[in-house]
Amino acid sequence: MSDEDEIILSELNDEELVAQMFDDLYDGMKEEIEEGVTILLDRGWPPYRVLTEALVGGMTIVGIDFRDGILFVPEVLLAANAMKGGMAILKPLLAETGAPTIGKMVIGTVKGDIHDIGKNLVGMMMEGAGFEVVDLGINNAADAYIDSAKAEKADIIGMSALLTTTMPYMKVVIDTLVAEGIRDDYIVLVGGAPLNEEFGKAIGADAYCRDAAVAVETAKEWMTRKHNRMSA
Ligand code: B12
Repeated sequence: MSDEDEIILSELNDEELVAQMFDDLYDGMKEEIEEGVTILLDRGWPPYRVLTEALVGGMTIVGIDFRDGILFVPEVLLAANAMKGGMAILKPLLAETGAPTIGKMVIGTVKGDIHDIGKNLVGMMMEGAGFEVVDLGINNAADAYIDSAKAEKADIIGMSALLTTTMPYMKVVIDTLVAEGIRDDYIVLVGGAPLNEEFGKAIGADAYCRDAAVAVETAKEWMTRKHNRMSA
């Protein structure tokens, strides 16, 4: 692109700027997203509106194209990273203004397993969809999930495993929840390349999610069910 073609974000009106931010998010352009967020805030947009209309809106498109096989993991990681840049600016402001979240998830890779790329991607896409995410990192024992879920008053416990030797540990976590009589307090989602639907069912998870896009859709679905159950 020549200098003449270069888009000056601050010269765009709100609508054009948001459309441009959708493109920039799609292309994983972190600095542009940070600049766009700052411009919208300077124009008086409440942080929550910037989050939902500019970032979550853009990330929804990324999620759809990822699900449909148009975008792949590296591009989604870049988009998620750009979103993270924008989120970092908004987070302290959202904490002040008290933005509503759709739900809260604690997520981590299970004990004995250090793979975290997929988990990170799920965490970022969940944040992008408006969930609050507490990332427990890798190598988590049952207590780590359960203590955090309790302390954070989480709605969802998400477990990731990439090894056939570590995936059975997910059952240990679920069995511990059952033994403590708190299994039904949480929506349990599991994922990772060696898992499948059958495994998810067999260990007593609420759902197995093939990828991050499915994780977001499934989490939203289960949150709606949870709300309906609570208000019934
Ligand atoms: C990258 C990688 C590594 C990196 C990890 C870096 C990191 N920071 O994560 C390194 C090099 C460190 C590594 C180490 C090892 N690895 Co490795 N690794 C991989 C590899 C190539 C890619 C994994 C990946 O990141 N995929 C991309 C992400 C985006 O996909 P994903 O993880 O599946 O996640 C998606 C979904 O599964 C789902 N999902 C994932 N988690 C969750 C969680 C929830 C809650 C939900 C809802 C959804 C969800 O959504 C994600 C996004 O769409 C895989 C091969 C493969 N094809 O999977 C081998 C693989 C997993 N590794 C393997 C092995 C054997 C190992 C080692 C034991 C090797 C060794 N001998 O040292 C060690 C393990 C050490 C340990 N204790 O964990 C084997 C496992 C075989 C098996 N049957 O168990 C694989 C399959 C390679 C192979 N074909 O042999 N590995």
